[in-house]
Amino acid sequence: MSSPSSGEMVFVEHTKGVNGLPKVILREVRGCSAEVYLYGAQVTSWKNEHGEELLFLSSKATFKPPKAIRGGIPICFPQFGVQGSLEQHGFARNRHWMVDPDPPPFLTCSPNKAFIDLILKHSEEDAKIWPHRYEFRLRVTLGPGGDLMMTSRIRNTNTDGKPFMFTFSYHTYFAITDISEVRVEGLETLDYLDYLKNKERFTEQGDAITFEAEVDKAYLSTPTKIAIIDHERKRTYELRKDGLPDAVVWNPWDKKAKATPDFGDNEYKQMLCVEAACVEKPITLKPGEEWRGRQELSAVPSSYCSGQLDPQKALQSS
Ligand code: TA6
Repeated sequence: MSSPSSGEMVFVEHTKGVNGLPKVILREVRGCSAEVYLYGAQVTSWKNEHGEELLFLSSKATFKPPKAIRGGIPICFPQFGVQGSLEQHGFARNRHWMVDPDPPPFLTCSPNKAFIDLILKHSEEDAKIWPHRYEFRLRVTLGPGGDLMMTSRIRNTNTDGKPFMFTFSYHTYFAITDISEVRVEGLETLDYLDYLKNKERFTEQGDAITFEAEVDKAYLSTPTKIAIIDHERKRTYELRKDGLPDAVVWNPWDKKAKATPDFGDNEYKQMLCVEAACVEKPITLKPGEEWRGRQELSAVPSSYCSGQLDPQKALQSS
């Protein structure tokens, strides 16, 4: 999209979304785009150059705070799941973030133009449930090739000398054609905690993961690259991560889908959550210390059977 007056490319547009909630649209020259709501600093859309949506957003998603938005990429912080005293998945996903007026520079400067810096800081309200001072900076970048990069920088700004601990996930909802035709590569033979079996620890079998029932597992100490292969769509999602040792895989299947008000009964067939996460060993930050957690998502055309892009090759390359 170019600006009406100058005809110049608009890489970052500040606008209003559903229910007037502020959102930012990122665009790239080839036509890719991404949308980020300041509510929850949540990416709710990521489209390729053909305008095809790559993230799942429920048709029943409510954009009504304090309810979290069902779909896209919610951020779970400072608590993943129910691992602690806070509400499920912590509070970052149902807080109003600000545009960061003065983000500290990144070590490596990138040519990217389509990015936004958001910030969430401690509040008196949150201090009642999580008594810590912190700064959470998030940069969301849409690369020229359409890749989506998310970098979180969390700093402990406590003045009482106290460290704090947290768990974390980028709770990404990938849009897929048919859950029964999808495979995930990169998690074979790993240990995982099964949240459907009281977090009991198991070891995954040797083949790619496929889906035929509800799944809710946290794979531990995974490789930094994971591939999600959507055969029907001849598309492979590559997830690359840094500072996030674990990966959560979730699909509610039919019963949970029916039982979830902001989720369509059959929508479980068109989504799969694969989350770059840190859930097994919480991160501890002393005052003044900063943690960084990054994920990069790409959607590449693939025709697994023709080996044009063998996910194993994808996992081994670059
Ligand atoms: O990440 C998987 C999970 O923890 C599942 O247990 C399921 O509850 C899902 O998150 C969705 O959680 P939400 O709080 O968004 O309904």
